[in-house]
Amino acid sequence: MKTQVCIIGAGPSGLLLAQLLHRAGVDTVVLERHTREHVLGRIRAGVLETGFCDLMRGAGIGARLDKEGQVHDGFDIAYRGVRHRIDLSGLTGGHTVMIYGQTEIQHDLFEARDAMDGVTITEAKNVQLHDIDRDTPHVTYTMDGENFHVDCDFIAGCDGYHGVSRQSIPTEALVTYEKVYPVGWLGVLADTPPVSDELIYSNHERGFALCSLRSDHVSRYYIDVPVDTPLQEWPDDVFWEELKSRLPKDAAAALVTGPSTEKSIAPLRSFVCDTMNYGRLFLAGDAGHIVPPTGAKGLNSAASDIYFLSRGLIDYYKSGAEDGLKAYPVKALARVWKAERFSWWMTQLLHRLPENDGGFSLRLQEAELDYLLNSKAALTSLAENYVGLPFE
Ligand code: RFL
Ligand code: PHB
Repeated sequence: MKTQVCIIGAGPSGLLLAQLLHRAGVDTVVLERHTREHVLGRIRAGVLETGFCDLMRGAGIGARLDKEGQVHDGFDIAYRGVRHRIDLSGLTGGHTVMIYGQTEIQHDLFEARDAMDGVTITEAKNVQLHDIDRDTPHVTYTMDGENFHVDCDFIAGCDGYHGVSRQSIPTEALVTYEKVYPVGWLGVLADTPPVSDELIYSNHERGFALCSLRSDHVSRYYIDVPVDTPLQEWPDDVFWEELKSRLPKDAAAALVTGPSTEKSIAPLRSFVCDTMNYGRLFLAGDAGHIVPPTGAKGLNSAASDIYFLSRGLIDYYKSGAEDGLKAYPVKALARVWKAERFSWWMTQLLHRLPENDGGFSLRLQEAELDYLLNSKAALTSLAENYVGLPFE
């Protein structure tokens, strides 16, 4: 098989890139190791920046997002039993975020891929990248015991944190930075009306809690737990009680509980691969960087990568110009590091992370919250980052 761009991974990064390239007449093959059902079954992000929504619209897949997504112009931070509203729109001159689940985005992207008759090979096993430092790279994979070969001009590594693409870069060329947190987020999805029509991020002495939603009748809640906690320790009733105990009284009283429809624990990690380009390989999305979910920046940072990468590739195929591709790692990383900073800051602000410093960090956190919640300048900075920094 031969294509122009071989895309590894059919997550949001891979499929969005395929869609943008297809619309510009660039041929792609997408290789995905799991089944479509598996990819569609993953419950992840929910908060989209305007820049991401605009990218979806520009890619011709914004109709359902605009019909079913909810525009949110603020959220609450709960601290010491009091809810403080962060007026995103008022603080940023009218900017907002959209609530629309990653599962729905995956669905829209797969439909678009089908509509263009794009080649998406699911259950591609043992994907391997070859000759990435030459002008003629290729990718091999196996399926049902048979070996396959894809010749291409470029490889887009959109295969997430655990993918093979980043691992294909020689160790001596690979520069990475990582910070691991001692907690994970235990997330529960339930077919219950959300406790609030806006998100509530709660810093409580028992730990962090987040009340989010997917629609008027589907709620998404998180609490932080020690990272190695087994899921069996959290049957639904125990989860609901703990969540209530970490919320302000009015929210706890209004919480409607019900059987969970999904429950999982996601570890918190900050990670950046500074080598987002090696030869003919370009990394994008979680393959290149991870943020703790507190600032809702993971998927949004993947989207800005795809914005820069798609433009670089499209320019190359239109005119042969390589400037856009050369600039890709620089432009992408400049934005990624700001998302890393913001996500780290939101995480420190809202979690009671165990620190062996005699309470020093806790007192700093109190001062930080006191300053933030009483300073328009600090609130504006929070709001500006939460709605999303511009792509360029
Ligand atoms: P993905 O989604 O991990 O997709 C990668 C795809 O590559 C496939 N793959 C391979 N395919 C072939 N061969 C291999 N060797 C392969 N290895 C892997 C995988 O099967 C998969 O299909 O990466 P992508 O596309 O870069 O997308 C990134 C986002 O998924 C991620 O950043 C967000 O979900 C992060 N995130 C959030 N981001 C936000 O912007 N806003 C949020 O509100 C938000 N909430 C969250 C989140 C992530 C969470 N978890 C579970 C980590 C909430 C949570 C709880
Ligand atoms: C979610 O709804 O899944 C969600 C919302 C906000 C975050 C992270 C996750 O910061």
